[in-house]
Amino acid sequence: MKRLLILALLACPALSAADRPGTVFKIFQFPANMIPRVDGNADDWKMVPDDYAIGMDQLVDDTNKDRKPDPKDLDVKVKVGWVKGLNRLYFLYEAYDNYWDFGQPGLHNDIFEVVVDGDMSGGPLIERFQPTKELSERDAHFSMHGVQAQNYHIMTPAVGKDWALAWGCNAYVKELPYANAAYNYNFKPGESGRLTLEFWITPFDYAGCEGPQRAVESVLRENKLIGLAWAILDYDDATSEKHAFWNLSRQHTMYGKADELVAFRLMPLEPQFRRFEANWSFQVLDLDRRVVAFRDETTGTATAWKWNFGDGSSSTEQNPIHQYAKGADYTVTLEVAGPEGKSSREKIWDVAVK
Ligand SMILES: [Ca+2]
Ligand SMILES: [Ca+2]
Ligand SMILES: [Ca+2]
Repeated sequence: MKRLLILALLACPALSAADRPGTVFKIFQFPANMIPRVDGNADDWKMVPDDYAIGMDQLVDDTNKDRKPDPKDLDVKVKVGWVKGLNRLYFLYEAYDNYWDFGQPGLHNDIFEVVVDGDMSGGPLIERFQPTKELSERDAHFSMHGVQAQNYHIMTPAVGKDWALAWGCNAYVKELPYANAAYNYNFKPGESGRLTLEFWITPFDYAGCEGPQRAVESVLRENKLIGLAWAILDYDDATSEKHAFWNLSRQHTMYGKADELVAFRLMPLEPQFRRFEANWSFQVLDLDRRVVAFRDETTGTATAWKWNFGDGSSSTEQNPIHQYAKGADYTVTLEVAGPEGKSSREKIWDVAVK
């Protein structure tokens, strides 16, 4: 009995591996035919409902906790999106700043710092927080810095430098095909104005220092929770190293400790973008005996199913298992019906048992 209780507790990692317990932010699902174009133009985000936007009211300045957000100093709104089937997180960063500080080399730059932990593994992600003190700085850097969760210092804007510092040993994570960014602004260093930054990143469960060849992307799926947080480093004086640190997490060290990130949910499509559409997948359970398991993956509510297995036989089960008598490439069709209508999906020669 005691053992069962412990197992039940272990099965709830989200309770312990995130800051701000009870708070879950939402990541908007774009329909596949409306993927945002990373061009610095925010028009393709107009479809995202307002309750997905995360503004200054959710941030606390770590360097001065009494400071209240002042839209005349800094006003930032962030939306996060994803597309089912792609392991990418899309961001829209819309900001007003009274003093855009980006005229110098190095890290004295207005910065949007994003930290992501795609599987909510928690744990340290920078070498400073690696708990094994016997490890040399070099070994810590090349074994874990940025490997199981990633930190991007994104320059807002970047001039004469990379769009981001991918902090760690795996700079490839900020390049295509893993990331892309575009800006739109019309101000010079030291001026005020509005900036639009649009980008996407790929979260990794393992982003090894040896290069992308063994890297493992975090698989994004509907309703999954991921760890994510950001901070805005607002420099407002080219002659001073002082800057605000507007943090979505309540822990300053979230930049290097993944269990201090905040929970975000990869949301299903909003109802206005959902379509009733038949779909299915299959798995060959036994190739020698030609046994195949079929799985209904219809989007929307289906109440009736009709499978045509392509060999003259059929089934009205939702998820049938079928044994073929002869080896061949089969064309299989699923027809579904429900309150939203009818739909069917044929797959030609996908089911090959021979
Ligand atoms: Ca765009
Ligand atoms: Ca400012
Ligand atoms: Ca600034």
